[in-house]
Amino acid sequence: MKSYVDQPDGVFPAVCSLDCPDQCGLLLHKQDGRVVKVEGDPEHPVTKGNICNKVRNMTERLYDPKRLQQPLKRTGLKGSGQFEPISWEEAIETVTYKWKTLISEHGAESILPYSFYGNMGRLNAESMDLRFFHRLGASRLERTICNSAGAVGYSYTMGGAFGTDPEDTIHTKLFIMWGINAISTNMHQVVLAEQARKNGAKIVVIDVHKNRTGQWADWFIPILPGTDTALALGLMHILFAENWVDQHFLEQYTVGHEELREHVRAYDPASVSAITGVPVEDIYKLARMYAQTSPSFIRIGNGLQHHDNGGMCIRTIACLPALTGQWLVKGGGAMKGNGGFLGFNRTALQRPDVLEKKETRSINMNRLGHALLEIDPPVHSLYVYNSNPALVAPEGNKVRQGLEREDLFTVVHDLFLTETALYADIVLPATASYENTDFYTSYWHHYIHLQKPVIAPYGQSKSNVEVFRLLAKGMGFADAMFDDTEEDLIRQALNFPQNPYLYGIEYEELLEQNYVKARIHAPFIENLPTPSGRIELYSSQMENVGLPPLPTYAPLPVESSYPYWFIPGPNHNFLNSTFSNNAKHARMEKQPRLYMNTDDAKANGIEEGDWVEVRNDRGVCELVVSVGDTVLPGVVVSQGLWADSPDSKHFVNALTPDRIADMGGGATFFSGRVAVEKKSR
Ligand SMILES: Nc1nc2c(c(=O)[nH]1)N[C@H]1C(S)=C(S)[C@@H](COP(=O)(O)OP(=O)(O)OC[C@H]3O[C@@H](n4cnc5c(=O)[nH]c(N)nc54)[C@H](O)[C@@H]3O)O[C@H]1N2
Ligand SMILES: Nc1nc2c(c(=O)[nH]1)N[C@H]1C(S)=C(S)[C@@H](COP(=O)(O)OP(=O)(O)OC[C@H]3O[C@@H](n4cnc5c(=O)[nH]c(N)nc54)[C@H](O)[C@@H]3O)O[C@H]1N2
Ligand code: SF4
Ligand SMILES: [Mo]
Repeated sequence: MKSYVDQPDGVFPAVCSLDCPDQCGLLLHKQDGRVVKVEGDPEHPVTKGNICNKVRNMTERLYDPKRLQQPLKRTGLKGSGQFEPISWEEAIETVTYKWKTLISEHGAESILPYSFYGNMGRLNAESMDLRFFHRLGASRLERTICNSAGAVGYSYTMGGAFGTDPEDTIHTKLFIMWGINAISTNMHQVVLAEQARKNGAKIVVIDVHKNRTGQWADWFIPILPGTDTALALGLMHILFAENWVDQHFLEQYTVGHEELREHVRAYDPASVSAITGVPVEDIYKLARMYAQTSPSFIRIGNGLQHHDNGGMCIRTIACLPALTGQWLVKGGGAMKGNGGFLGFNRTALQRPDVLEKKETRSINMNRLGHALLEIDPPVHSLYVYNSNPALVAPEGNKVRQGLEREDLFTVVHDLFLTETALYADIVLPATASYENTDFYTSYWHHYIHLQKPVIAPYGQSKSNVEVFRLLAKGMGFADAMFDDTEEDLIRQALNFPQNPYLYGIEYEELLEQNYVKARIHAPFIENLPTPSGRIELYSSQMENVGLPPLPTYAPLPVESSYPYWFIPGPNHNFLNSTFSNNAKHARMEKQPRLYMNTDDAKANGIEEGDWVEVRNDRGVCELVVSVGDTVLPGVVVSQGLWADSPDSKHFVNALTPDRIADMGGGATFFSGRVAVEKKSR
């Protein structure tokens, strides 16, 4: 494998490693062995040289003076941030010695790995790590914090993560951006929509917050949180009632359209309006627009699924394009995620076969506080990488209480001393993605990318793959799978005849071209991996697991009498908690805001710019209020997972519930209730 590390100067290809659908092609400018500039690769077929401001300022993070250079051992109290440097040998020896002891005393399930996609590289996020933890027999982690409710919901309808090719959306005439803040979270979908807009396309945004994306829309439709299923059913009611459905498509490609037609009679516009807060005439207007515009495309966002009823919501919206036959129109359809097209050989990469005890317990990452404080037999050791649970996990105070346990042996591998790392016994320094070999598959566009190392590891930092090799050695595991090189792993991942869209894509092609598109020849709806092979408007799979087989609205549970729904979403200049600790990015984002309706503010004596305490039984957090009409009465919205310290108190996840959504073990970040009070400063 060619590496660019030895060339101190020049411009080298890279791919953005962040957990963002766009997965941009990048060019790294190097001088004297350091990256001095990050820009978009103009040749990249989808992202075409545009990148976000976050990553344009990536050098600030790469060379931030706070970046970790060597392993550390805790010397003070947990959370105090007192550490001393140690060698890698001592670090690995300390961890493996402790784990050997724990395994002999309590069994390997007393060890819990915790990770997500801080680096989307498939090798560094889900290969050697899982081989290691499978071989160890550690508790398994259900990676449910992001899109699992929606992924399961969408799959009930469509069979997997298969949707419209975003490149086709330049032909779209109607965009419905539903529960997605795309200007901040999927900017190239906006660029493509702008291209379509020049040819007359209209943009509708359905959201609980008129954020940047709502302000960009031709028509913004405000809706009450967690009621979108009802709106979608109301649209179906009108489509059937007015005979605006594509009967031929329904007969050819779906199951259950007759049952659905009967079922949606109950969702008349007046009832739906009462639930959603969307006026009856707007429900009609949207239904008419949807019926009469082709191609129409629904970009289904992640916001919808972070509710108790989120899985059903996405399952329901995913049914809409079938009613109007949009799946056969170029640029028509819907998309929640497209990861199915680039499905690779996870079994080869992760080797679940080496897990000896097949019934090894699994723990939902959304309930980390519960796992650390309440389950039996207890967790005695936590190993965190690619994630920052002390900031991003729900019911955050409980998580931190768990992390404070003196008898919990915690290891954190990261580029920075994160809020989580402050509680670690051992901290390990991680490489940045441009220092590694890896491959990347987007969950939005159809390209698979190769990353070759462009710069040398920073200080003594090591990649996740490398650390798990060292841990395996330290544990005395002699299995050959731990000797596989990155190239071996990529070849194994690509060797996956079960996925026709990956067929014939070889390592050599990637090496030569840096990115390769999935091979999609026929309309994918001809060959859907649902039980019937068709779009399932009626789902027997759902029936079998005790869910309503037809799309059905269930109201959010009102967990308490606190007056406001609290929607703490992501922001523009951070990527989850990444960048929140980099001064430049925090400056770009200015202040942690709470958006509140004018009437609600008035009723509480709150004015623009006031600091408020947002509170419920789980905790409290301090934000600056923005008063206006960007949210409906009864709803407050914050943006961003801000760096947190005892003097800042911007910790929104102190307030979020750790209840589990209706499907996929998903998170319910946006279904909590709060009170808001002016803070005297
Ligand atoms: N700049 C930036 N980009 C990111 C991220 C980031 O942190 N910053 N995070 C990345 C990750 S991991 C993810 S998962 C995605 C998330 O990005 P998106 O898919 O955009 O999801 P969210 O921002 O969580 O929520 C989207 C919208 O849903 C709205 N919403 C919340 N509840 C409801 C509801 O009940 N109904 C409706 N209609 N709308 C609702 C919110 O107001 C928000 O505008 O973005 C990725 N990209
Ligand atoms: N309130 C609220 N909470 C949320 C959300 C929300 O919308 N609202 N969104 C949720 C969602 S959708 C998601 S996806 C999660 C995301 O939560 P996380 O997955 O925890 O994402 P980040 O906060 O970006 O943290 C990633 C960490 O990985 C580190 N990292 C990056 N690359 C590497 C590497 O190669 N090796 C190692 N060892 N570490 C690395 C980074 O430095 C960073 O500290 O947050 C969830 N939490
Ligand atoms: S964060 Fe998203 S938009 Fe920004 S460079 Fe990375 S992939 Fe592109
Ligand atoms: Mo996410």
